[in-house]
Amino acid sequence: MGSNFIQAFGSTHLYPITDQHISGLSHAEQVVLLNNCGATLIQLREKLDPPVKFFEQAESAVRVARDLGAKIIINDRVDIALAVKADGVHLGQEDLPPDAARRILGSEAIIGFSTHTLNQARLAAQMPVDYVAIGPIFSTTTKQSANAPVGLDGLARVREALGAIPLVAIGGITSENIGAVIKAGADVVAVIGDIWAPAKDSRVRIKRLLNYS
Ligand code: TZP
Ligand code: MG
Repeated sequence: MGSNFIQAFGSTHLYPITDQHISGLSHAEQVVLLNNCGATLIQLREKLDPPVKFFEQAESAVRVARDLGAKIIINDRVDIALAVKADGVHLGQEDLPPDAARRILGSEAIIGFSTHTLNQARLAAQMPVDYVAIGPIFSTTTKQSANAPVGLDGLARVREALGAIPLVAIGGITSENIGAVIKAGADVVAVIGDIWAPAKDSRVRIKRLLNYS
């Protein structure tokens, strides 16, 4: 566990997440655009479409990703990850627990787990996960959530508690603050809004996030 996930990013620190409804593009189209810009591991996230539609979209996105040499993680749905032979799954606190997902997907699958507090992150560190995600780091409009932003100090405390376990930061991250987020201890940053928000040039934004300094 662990090393496959970090290795998949090469020298980059961007873990992009698709959003059909913000981007206006299919999941497969987003995978192509992201990979053309240099992203190598991409999460497919679908909160609005029914499973039958997400399954079909995920299947074609995985097919495209295989040709490009990119890895695909499916948000929430272990069944869809298994059915489309994705590289792994990203689970929330209310999804199937990581140990059950591990039994279904096997030892090679990448399994990530979302946490929102230091205590949840400590518990996640005891689970069979390849990475722990913490967020929101900053306020965000992409996800309605009862969880308060953990901030850079909270992120640094989670980093300290997790030791070497790969840590993903999410929520309100942009090309302006990515440097501070990595400095506070994140290995990679997961981003939706700064990539896909309307009136922004996604290619430029993706490249800025991939090449931040
Ligand atoms: N989990 C915590 S914040 C968030 C998720 C899925 C949304 C992050 O999106 P953005 O648009 O990059 O702030
Ligand atoms: Mg979820």
